[in-house]
Amino acid sequence: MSKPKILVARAIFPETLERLSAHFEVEANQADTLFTPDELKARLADKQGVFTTGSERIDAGLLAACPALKICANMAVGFNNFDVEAMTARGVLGTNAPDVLTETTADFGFALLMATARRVTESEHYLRRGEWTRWSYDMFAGTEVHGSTLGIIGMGRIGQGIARRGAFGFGMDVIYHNRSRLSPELEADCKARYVGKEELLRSADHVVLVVPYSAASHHTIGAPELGLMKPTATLINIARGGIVDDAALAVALRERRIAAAGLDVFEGEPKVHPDLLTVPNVVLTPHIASATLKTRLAMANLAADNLIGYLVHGKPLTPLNPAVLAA
Ligand code: 8YV
Repeated sequence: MSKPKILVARAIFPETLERLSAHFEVEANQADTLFTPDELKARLADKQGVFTTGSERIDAGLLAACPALKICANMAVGFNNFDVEAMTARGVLGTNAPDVLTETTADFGFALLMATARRVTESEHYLRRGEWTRWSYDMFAGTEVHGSTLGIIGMGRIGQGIARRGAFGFGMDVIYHNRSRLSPELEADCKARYVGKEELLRSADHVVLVVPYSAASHHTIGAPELGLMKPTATLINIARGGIVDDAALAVALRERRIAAAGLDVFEGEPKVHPDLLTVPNVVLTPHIASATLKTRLAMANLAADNLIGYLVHGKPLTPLNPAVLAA
């Protein structure tokens, strides 16, 4: 029997490709070419499965042109690059890569919070420019982290990981806002208290965003929300571009309406709003919150296991639209 055909849309670990090749006829992309939507469509015309990262858009137009496609396996926990409704309508399964990146991503959220509050990159740039000639009492004085109030918007697995780090590692008072309240057991486990969004924005010293992107969460933080925050507060976005109105944030940073921001994700990335590049009080990183080799390998292997699980054994590990399995 011939093997099912799959496309691995981006360059990936050779060992993950090797595992996939044992089960599939694999079209790989180790040159890491970025396919246009039309190129992706053409390459998927005869494929039963695709291994995607957050960069490939799977929508109704593509699905209509790819009748053989049965599964799209995302190497990411977020899946806003998938039109899940269109996939379900076409009987195409979507899978994501949750859990394996939770603690690594929470580590990075905290790293960005620390770097932002304590002005790590801003002061390093100053030193590298050769401007450090003497010590002074208020040089690069930042915002306190330990004992301060940590406000988390989006209390899924990663949000909970950040809450635990804040509460147990840094003695922070943790408040959170989420679509639904956590169980009393989970709240106790994270030492976190549920509050309304407005109360969180008004009282947090550090606001961390970890909500999934959707039309409903677009610009969760814009000019009105930034206006509610303390002038000494920091804002950290490790969620998705589009959760924050980047243009409004650049204005708030320039006018010191908030103290600083740390951003790993951007509207329209890899482009970054030009005004964010010129304000000093922002730490900018290129969407690397899950980037340790150990975690990225686990994410890649989970995406591969979803392809193997579904196309070979009929049992995916982390389905997004299980209705497709029941049909
Ligand atoms: C991915 C992410 O590395 O998992 C996610 O949702 O944002 C990152 O961990 C990125 O989306 C590439 O797939």
